Amino acid sequence: MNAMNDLSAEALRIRITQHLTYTLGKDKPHASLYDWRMAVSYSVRDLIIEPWFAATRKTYEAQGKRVYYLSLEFLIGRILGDAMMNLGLFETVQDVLEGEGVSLADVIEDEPDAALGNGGLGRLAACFLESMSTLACPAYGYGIRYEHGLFRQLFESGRQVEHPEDWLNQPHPWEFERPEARYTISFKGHLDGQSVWQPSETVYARAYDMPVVGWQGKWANTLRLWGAHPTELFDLEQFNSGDHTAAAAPEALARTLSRVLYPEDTTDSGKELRLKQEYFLTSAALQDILRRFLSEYDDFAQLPDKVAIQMNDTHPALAGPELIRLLMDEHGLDWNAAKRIALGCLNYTNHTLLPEALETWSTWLMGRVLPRHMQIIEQIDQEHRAATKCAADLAIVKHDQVHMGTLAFVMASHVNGVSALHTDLMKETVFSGLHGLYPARVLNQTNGVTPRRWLRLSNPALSKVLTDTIGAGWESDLARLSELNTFEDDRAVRDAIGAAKRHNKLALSNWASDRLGITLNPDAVFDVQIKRMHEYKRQLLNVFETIHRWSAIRSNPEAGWTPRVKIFGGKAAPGYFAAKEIIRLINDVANVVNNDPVVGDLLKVVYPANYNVSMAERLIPATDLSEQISTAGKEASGTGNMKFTMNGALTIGTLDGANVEIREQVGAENFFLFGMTAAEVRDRYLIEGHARTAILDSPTLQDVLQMIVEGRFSPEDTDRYNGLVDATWNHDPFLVASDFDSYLAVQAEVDLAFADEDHWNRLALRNIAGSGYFSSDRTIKGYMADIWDTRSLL
Ligand code: 6GP
Repeated sequence: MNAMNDLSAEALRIRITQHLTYTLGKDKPHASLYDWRMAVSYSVRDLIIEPWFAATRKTYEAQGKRVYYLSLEFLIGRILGDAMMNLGLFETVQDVLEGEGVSLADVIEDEPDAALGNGGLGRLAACFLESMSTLACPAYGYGIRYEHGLFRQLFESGRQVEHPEDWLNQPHPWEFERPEARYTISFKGHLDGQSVWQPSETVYARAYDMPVVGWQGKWANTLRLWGAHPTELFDLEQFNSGDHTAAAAPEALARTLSRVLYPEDTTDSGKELRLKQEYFLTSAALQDILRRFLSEYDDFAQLPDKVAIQMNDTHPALAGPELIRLLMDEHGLDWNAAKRIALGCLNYTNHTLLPEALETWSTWLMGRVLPRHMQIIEQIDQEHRAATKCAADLAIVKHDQVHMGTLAFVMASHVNGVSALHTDLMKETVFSGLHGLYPARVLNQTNGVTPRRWLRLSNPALSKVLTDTIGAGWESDLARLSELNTFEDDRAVRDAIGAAKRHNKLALSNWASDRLGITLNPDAVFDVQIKRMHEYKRQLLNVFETIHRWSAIRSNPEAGWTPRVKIFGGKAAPGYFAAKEIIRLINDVANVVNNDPVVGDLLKVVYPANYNVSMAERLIPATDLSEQISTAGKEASGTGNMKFTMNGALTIGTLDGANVEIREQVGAENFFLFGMTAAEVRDRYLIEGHARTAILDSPTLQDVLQMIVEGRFSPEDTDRYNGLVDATWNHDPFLVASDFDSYLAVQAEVDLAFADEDHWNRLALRNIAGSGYFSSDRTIKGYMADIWDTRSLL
């Protein structure tokens, strides 16, 4: 039963009006869109409070274990629509607003995206929060309340430029500030005697709580974000002496800590401020966890039975040393007890095998910023080396660097990868040594995504078809989508799936024409690659294919082409030159292709700037073909791939990350596979001149590179891509050349398959039917059973 079903439209209208009047101080004739959004948000938020309180009560009563998910990133996106839907209020709110002459769609659009994350890792954390609430798993998310989330991307002459993001410029209606929940976080200073830390810098971490409501409003957990505040507000003496800037310095300094999200994903920037952010989150979270524990229990030996801490990648890996420090220095435990307890509570998820992403900190920096932790890390390391008699290269501290992956691994009860392939590769490659020493530690939990946001909310057209076909309830039991398979031969169902897709494509076309001034042909294959810009994800392979297609159409426009719309979306880390070159190339190619009258509707290239969660919600339901084309062995899992499958897109992809499992679930014949396997990739790297050999074997790729180097896409600057082309011939670190012909061949199969509309709809149906496994509910159940040892409280 829906918790909120009994709320009448009239009751809601009164609530909204009251918030408009008494919270916003506006009367209706003068209310702006912003005012309406705030009034609606507060009204919806009010309705989360009761389930939130009830969940907290039940959690205390149950005396069970709580889960604490520590993450430097939560890529939440917009909140209002999701909350309304989970509370079952969507239609009611819509009715009320209609009565007031206000468009719900506009209200939803008015909300800024909460972009407190970079990409996959941060979005996964957001899906997990929602699933933990849906499953009534008592849990807290802990993160940082960045004043500025991921930068806003603009294109200037095709180049990415970054502008600060400003989501907190307006009040944030979903948070509750908790001035009383405040902890001191210390830095630097020195050690007195053996190990008494005398820090020289302190800031306060102050809690800001957001309720996260699960499906049907049965449970709500808390996302607690920490904001940095100065311990010493203001230097009055300086102010009075007239130096106003110096007077405000302590405040500015403290605030810097939670000011901005680092925009690197999967690369390590090694900056002191980043280390401080990591410690800030970790220490605040652990102090909060211990305070809560002590309010109910008094024996720390019980901590591992009451507390499961998940370290989302190595960013919060200081949790090991910090927990030991708190237990020893603040609570008087001895080393062995403290370490045993810490190990019993902690777990670590690895999200990437890319070597540049495995965080390291110089012992010099660690020792300067966190002298006591450096000392504890040394001792953990000594014991680890003594107990395992391991080779020097498996040490936590080596060559004056602290290896956070090793630290996290050594201090965790469980270490998990995020897809079957990734977990196998973890054991075989980066963590093979540690896995040998601690063979019971590594396990797999294949990622998932929440079907509430990524299907029900973002794709109402398909959701209706699903409910009409297999009945209600699939949202919280996604495995039921397999029931669709029994309708495969039902023409009406196939048609309905096709019609829903077409509806979404038309909506996207309207958006593109309003926003980008470009007309998209709804009969074309909507071919979409949206994700962070990274060489290993191989957007370059996709652009090369686009260039080839353009040139082939030009040379024979009447050849019966299946029309294509190539859509790209994604941001590059500001300092990532190669990725930014690829962005520019895509935009340059788009410029030429879209203005070519010979090609016309047969090919368009679209790259809307500032890809984010909300844009994904718009693009994914309208996609026919999902590009998951990373070099095999490089993409840990992917989660976009799952969202597309759920929404009836077919995948063109390599055997990488979770693609492997998607293909198993939907059936190999319903998946466009190409390229080398991870093992073949490993061998290929051993061949000297692999790129040159591949290019010399592929006249098509030679032509593509030739067109680029001749300046066909940069006529005003013909040398622009010399570096990129040269790197492809001579270096090609992600084997674009070696997989090119295979990719091209499978793209031709896509064209053929799409030309038969009914056949394509059948393939789409099988993809949706096979996607049930990729609900984050399944993933969270796996964590609860295999890692956390917790149970649902519903
Ligand atoms: C990403 C992985 O690249 C992606 O494959 C995976 O699906 C996602 O994590 C969730 O597990 N990794 C990151 O975003 C990252 O920053 C350090 O890794």
